[in-house]
Amino acid sequence: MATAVTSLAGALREARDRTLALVAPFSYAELERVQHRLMSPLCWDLGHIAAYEDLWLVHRHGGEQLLRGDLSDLYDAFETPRAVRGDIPFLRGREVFEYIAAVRERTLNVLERVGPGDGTLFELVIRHEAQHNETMRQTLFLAGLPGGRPDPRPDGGAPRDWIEIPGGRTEIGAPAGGFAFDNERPRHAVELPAFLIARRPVCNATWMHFCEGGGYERREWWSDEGWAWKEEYDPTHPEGWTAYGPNDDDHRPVMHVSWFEADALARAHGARLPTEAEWEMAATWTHEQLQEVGDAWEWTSSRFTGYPGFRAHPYREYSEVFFGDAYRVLRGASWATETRLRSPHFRNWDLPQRRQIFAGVRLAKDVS
Ligand code: AVJ
Ligand code: FE
Repeated sequence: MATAVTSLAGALREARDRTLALVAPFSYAELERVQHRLMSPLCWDLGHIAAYEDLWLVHRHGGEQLLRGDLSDLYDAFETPRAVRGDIPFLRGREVFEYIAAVRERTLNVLERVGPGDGTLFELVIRHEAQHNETMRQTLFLAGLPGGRPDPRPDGGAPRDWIEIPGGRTEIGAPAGGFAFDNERPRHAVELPAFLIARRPVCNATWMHFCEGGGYERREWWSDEGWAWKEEYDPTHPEGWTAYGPNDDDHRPVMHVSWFEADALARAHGARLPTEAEWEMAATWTHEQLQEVGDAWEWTSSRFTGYPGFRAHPYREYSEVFFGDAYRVLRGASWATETRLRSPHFRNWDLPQRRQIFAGVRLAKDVS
């Protein structure tokens, strides 16, 4: 147990170091500002990270009272949707930094006094902070602030060809034992027909070609819902591009496209999005390796639902309240995703019109 305590304390510290490094360049005023209508002010994320930690580790695990019970509604993502977070009296300036530090001290005391339990709640809290780091980078991207874009990188040069995955029975989901989010379990069998999947995700240059080829004008490439979205918001290229094209290497996976755009691009190529089961089978395939997994999230055609036998853990609001037809699943990870969160079983989700995620597309096709 002594080693578990040390390694969890170390992981908590590393997560916090990353959070603090992310906000270090900004003034209190910059942290308080609503940078984009879809996103919370960065100092809301800071307070929320600490409130979540205080709730799960100090209160639920340690049995102590909340440090600031008066703040719990305002840091509850469901009580307080992002759209109104700019107006509420969350902690600002020095106060929020004092709050996150005070909670952390309580957490470390609980870890010493009570121990880690089976480690699940600590793991949840560490990963929650890392997930919010990615959310905060999305905010920085939308605001054009440092920390919102990946560094340039040379092309690895892998071919842009198709990998054929033979059909059959496979298993998807996180195996029992060890940490996984509730929506990744139970692991279960699925039966898939053979399919083709692109070795590499669609790159910026290919997306540029789509734009130049009338991608945003040709009705036949769009779903009804996608076209209605396009007509309303009039996008002509991915979020974050300039009039001249991507603000990123041509060969890198395209990012900041909605599910609707990803779906249209796929149709323009006579292809489709993979299902999440296909994606997981391909990503864990041992004969050939998908390239650039984890550079940009990859939209799938799948709706976010519970696997057969799903059980909410430790709370319904992590996953279950999002199940249904509205949300689409994204797989993989992005350049902004912390190593600890990376897994071929991880399921991310968002609405089909959203473009703030570091998300692109890897094409799939039926074997004809
Ligand atoms: C898994 C990224 C969709 O940001 O809404 C953060 C993660 N859950 N706080 C989200 C999460 C609660 C979640 N995603
Ligand atoms: Fe959260």
